[in-house]
Amino acid sequence: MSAGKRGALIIFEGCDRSGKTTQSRLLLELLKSKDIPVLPMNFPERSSSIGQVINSYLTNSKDLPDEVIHLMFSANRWEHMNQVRQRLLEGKTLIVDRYSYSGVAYSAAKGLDFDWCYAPERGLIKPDAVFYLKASADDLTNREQYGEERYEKVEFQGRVAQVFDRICSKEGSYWHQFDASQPAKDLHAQIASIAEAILEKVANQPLDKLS
Ligand code: NYM
Ligand code: MG
Repeated sequence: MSAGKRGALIIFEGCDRSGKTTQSRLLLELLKSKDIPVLPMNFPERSSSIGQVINSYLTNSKDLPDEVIHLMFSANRWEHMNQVRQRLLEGKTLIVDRYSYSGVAYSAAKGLDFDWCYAPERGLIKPDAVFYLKASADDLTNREQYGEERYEKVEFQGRVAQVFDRICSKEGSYWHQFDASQPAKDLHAQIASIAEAILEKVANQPLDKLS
């Protein structure tokens, strides 16, 4: 751990096609250009054996009960926690495409109990910041470019958005909501200034857990 400074755990959340992948890439490139140690991650992480089951489920080649796939998504985060902790303590900032909140939002949108959905997430490393890219109602209904994966349907995304809104309103100041319909460049500028302040702020703080 260089000079005792840890990296920050930064999460992007939002519906499918909300621009998370673009924004996480832009932030990654910016931090790299400033010689800040930074790594991208994403959940689900599809390469592990659990990740492969999740991939089969998302691509509709496998069916599983809602509760079972929910716990698989959570287990997929748990199986990476040692790696996440180690990287952060080594001073690397992690920019992560989706985390526990997607787990809760997609499963609760199917009708599973919100608190039941959140329970297996308790104890995971708590993010230092969540950047929530909120798609407008128009955006959600006008989007034609959803893909082929499970969940990529306008009506379902609307329900997912409602759960994200609920989480955002009850989480603390580490949640930052952005209008996802802005030009990517403008959005990036706002995200970058918050991210840089967070890196400074958390460098000497201990890691916390989701509770
Ligand atoms: N997803 C993602 C969940 O349902 N639960 C989770 O815990 C996570 C991390 O996986 N439609 C869903 C949301 C997405 C899908 O993610 C694949 P991505 O980022 O679109 O590849
Ligand atoms: Mg997707």
